[in-house]
This record gives sequence, C-alpha cells and structure tokens, in this order.
Amino acid sequence: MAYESLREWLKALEKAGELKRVTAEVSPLLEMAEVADRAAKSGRGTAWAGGPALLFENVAGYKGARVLMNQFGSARRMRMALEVESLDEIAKKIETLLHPVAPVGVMDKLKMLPMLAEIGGYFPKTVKAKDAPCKEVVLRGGEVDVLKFPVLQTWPEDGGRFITLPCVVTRDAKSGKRNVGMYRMQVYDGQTTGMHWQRQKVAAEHLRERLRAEAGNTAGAVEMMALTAGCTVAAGEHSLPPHVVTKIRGERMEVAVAIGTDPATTFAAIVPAPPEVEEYLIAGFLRQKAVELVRCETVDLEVPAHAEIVLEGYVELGELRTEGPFGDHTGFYTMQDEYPVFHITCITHRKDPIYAATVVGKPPMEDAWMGKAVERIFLPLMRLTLPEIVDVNLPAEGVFHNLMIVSIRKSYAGQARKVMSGIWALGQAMFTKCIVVVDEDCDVQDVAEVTLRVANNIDPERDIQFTMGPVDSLDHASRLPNYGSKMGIDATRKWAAEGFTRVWPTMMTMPDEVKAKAQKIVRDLGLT
Ligand SMILES: Cc1cc2nc3c(=O)[nH]c(=O)nc-3n(C[C@H](O)[C@H](O)[C@H](O)COP(=O)(O)O)c2cc1C
Ligand SMILES: [Mn+2]
Repeated sequence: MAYESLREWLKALEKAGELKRVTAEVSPLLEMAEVADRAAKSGRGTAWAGGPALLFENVAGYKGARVLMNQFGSARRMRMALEVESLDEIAKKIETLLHPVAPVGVMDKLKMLPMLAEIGGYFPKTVKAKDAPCKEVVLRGGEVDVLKFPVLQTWPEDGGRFITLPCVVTRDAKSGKRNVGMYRMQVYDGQTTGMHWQRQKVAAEHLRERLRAEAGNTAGAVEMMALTAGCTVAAGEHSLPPHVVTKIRGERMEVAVAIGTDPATTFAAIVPAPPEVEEYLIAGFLRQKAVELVRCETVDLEVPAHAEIVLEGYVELGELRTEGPFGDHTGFYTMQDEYPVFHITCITHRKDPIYAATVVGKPPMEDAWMGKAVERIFLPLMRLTLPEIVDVNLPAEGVFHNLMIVSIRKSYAGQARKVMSGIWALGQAMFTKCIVVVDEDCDVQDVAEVTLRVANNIDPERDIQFTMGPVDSLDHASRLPNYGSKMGIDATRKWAAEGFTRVWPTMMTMPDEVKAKAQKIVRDLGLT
C-alpha cells in the first residue's frame, strides 16, 4: 500500500526498525547536519548499507518542532520508499511499459486494457481544500515567516540557512504541464529565498519561456538566458533595452514548494525525467496510486494535499540575487552565483508540521542512495537510445556527474565512442565529466575490476576521447562556469577493425574441475 504522507512513511520506518528518535537538544545550525552525516556514514565498511533515519524531537530554539533527516539513507529504505524488493523491479516495469507487445487480435487488445486502466489510475487527483491536511493552518500577509520552521544551516561557510529537500512546482506556460524539481533554497529572510534551479533544469526553462513571451525574441537571447539562472552576468550588466527591462520587471512566474511529502513524491522530484512527463504522474506510477493534489491559495498551481508544509509565491522575471556559498555533495563549497529570488505570499502547513531535510557533503551520504535508485530505474531508458549498454555504475564518490562506468556489448568498431556521444546527449547525463566504457564481461559494480581493466586495456593517447560541452554548475575546475571539457575512456578490447594489429591476450581463468578441488582444499584449511 502506498504511503499517503510523510507521517505514514515515518510510521513504517519506525516499525521496520529504520528510525531513531533523537531526544537530545540539537541546534538546526550545523549540529543537526553533523549528527545526520554521522548517522548516514555509520556502519560504513566494505558493504556500507547506510545508517538509520533520524527524527529530531528536541530542536534548539524551536519548541515542539520535529525534523526528519536521512529518510532515504540506506539501500533498504530506498527499496521501502518505492515499495519494491529490488529496484530492478521498477526498471522491469518501465521496460514493459516502453515495449508493449503489439496486439495481434482482439483478444490481445482486450488483454492490454487492464494495463491501460492501471496507468490511468496513476494520474494525480485533485481534492478539496477541506480534505487537504496541508491546509490545517493558512498564513498570509504579515503572518508569513518561513523561519518559523527549523531550517538548517549545514556547513560553517554556507551563505546562511538552506531548505534542502523542497519539491519545487512550476508550470510550463505553453503546455500547461507542471514540473516538480528539487532545487535548494537559501533563506534570505522570512518571506524571501533563493531558487537554485540550474540553467539546464526544467524550472529554469519554464522561466525562460516566460521571459521569451514577455521580452520577445528580438530582445537578445543571451541576455535573457543570463537573467534566468546561475549566470555570472550580473543583473545590471545586460544590454536589454530599458523598456524591455521595465516590461519584464513587474512580471512574475508562480511557484509553489512542498516540504515533507510522501517518499515517492519526494523521490520523483529528483528523477531526471523528460520535461514533458509530470513528476506527479511518475510518483503515482512509482507508488501505484494517484497522488492527491490540492489547489494553492494564492497561485494557480497544485501541491500534494498531504504535504507537511507548503510555500506559495512567485519569482519575478529578471530579478537575480547572490546565492551561496553552499557546502555541496562534491565535498566542496559551491561558490556564490546569481539565481532567481522566490517571494513567499502564503504558507500553509499541518498543525504540527514535521520539517524534512537532508545534508549533502563528502560522499557517501543520503543522496548516494537516491542516486543509486535513479541509476537502476534509468538503465532501461538509457537502453532505448543505447541498446548495447549492459550495465551502468555511478560510484557515489563520482557524485553522479563526475564519473559514469558503463559496460557494453561491442559489435562494431568505434562503438565505445558512439556510446560516449550518446550519453553526453542524454538529458542530465550531459553533465557526465568522465565516462568509462568496458566490455560486457566486466562487472561495472566491481570498481576494483574496472580499475584493473582500464589501466591494462588503454593506450592513453589512443583511447581517451575529449570533448566540450555543458558541465554541472557544481564543477569548480572547469575553465568557465557551466562550460568545459569531458573525457571518455575506451577500455574495451581493441579490434583489428579499430587498427589494433597486435595479439590481444586473454584473461586467465582456471578450469572448473580445478577450481572445485582447490575450493574444497582451501575450505578444509579454514580459509574462505
Ligand atoms: C538533495 C538534492 C538537492 C538538489 N539540489 C539541486 C539544486 O539546488 N539545484 C539543481 O538544479 N538541482 C538540484 N538537485 C538535482 C535535481 O533535483 C535533479 O536534477 C532533478 O532531476 C531536477 O528536476 P527537473 O529535471 O524537473 O528540473 C538536487 C538533488 C538532490 C537529491
Ligand atoms: Mn522534471
């Protein structure tokens, strides 16, 4: 049964022994992050499985408040969150949806009906405000103060407090479709926050769409882009004509933010889905039950009815403010940059809201498990474009955009390089700084095996492919912010068709009967 809310999820975690309550007084400034980091990394060994979820019940300065952290921080909890025994189950389900067997006769068509009916049931439903727990308390005007919630500061040199687990809802002005993305929000004051959607993300495109509509395409595309997100061109340095700036300035794009949603919805907000697919539908698909939505009070958007906290407001077109620094999941601080500003017009919340947060930092941490789930679920989608891919590994230390290891079934010359190009063209995989391609007989999940293959199999000058393209805003080494080089390593066996004329040696293995005999002798010696 799907978890309707964060509370139901919390109950399930406690019942499964996956939750620890923290009764000691802990400050949301640095202390909570350090406790959560230690919990996330606890039990770390060769088979690190992640520590428990934490419910802070004694928050310094916030009497009665509760904060949930590390809810996704273990392999088991990630499976529980998506209600599967193995994440590959979801991948298989997606594969069935993507490759329906073409119906031959009437009977086959009839057989497909239940599947279609099931998909129909995943679309979100809208409920009345009176049935939406997220509206138990409604705050407007002078009552609006986001700092009534224990928003964390996670690292000492951070620019301030940041909302770290928000589901940010925007609408595409053209298609009317909603997007839910997780983009951190720096709290400037009780009514104002930053909106850290990177330029390549869907909400940033929604904003650009509005800018294009307001400014017209003649006004200078570069400047318009600069005014949207994460750009070092300061707001005052653009060359838009003054009348266009005046026009853009009073315009708004509505935004709503849900904090503390059911786990499938929270997870859907980080999934790098195609822009046309609403995350509410993805959440419905993942939990196999429609997400209940409710209309916002002051903006034309819908939010999960069972959310703990909802912030409603707008981003003013063309307004930017310095965001950061922020201790990020690379283990480094991401530096200040200019991002849009979120103005809060209304806050609604449950009577005793549970604030949900995460801390990112040097891996492995909670987001490693979310990333692993994305890795598994996206494998069938990658295979749609690149069917030769056998398996993929995004090691936690590669922080998702720095390192991807793929194994392929190689059938023709140059195929490893074709796969690299394909990955760099595949949605958010565009950010991948380093791609390692190995043959299908190499287990990509075994990083030691991969290291051995790569180091042995490459002639560096021949097998390393460099290219240029967009890079993650978190990359601090690229020559320019958001733009730099990438590297692909072709560690597959080289073929004569690729100009390799020497003999390629085989890897050593023992005959099975020798292995069996040796195994028995070794076991008798007490060795494993
Ligand atoms: C904890 C966490 C924090 C994140 N913070 C940001 C962020 O501040 N800015 C951003 O652009 N992406 C951030 N991401 C990644 C996005 O959520 C992810 O790229 C997502 O697919 C974006 O949704 P979209 O494709 O609908 O734009 C974060 C992910 C996680 C798990
Ligand atoms: Mn999206």
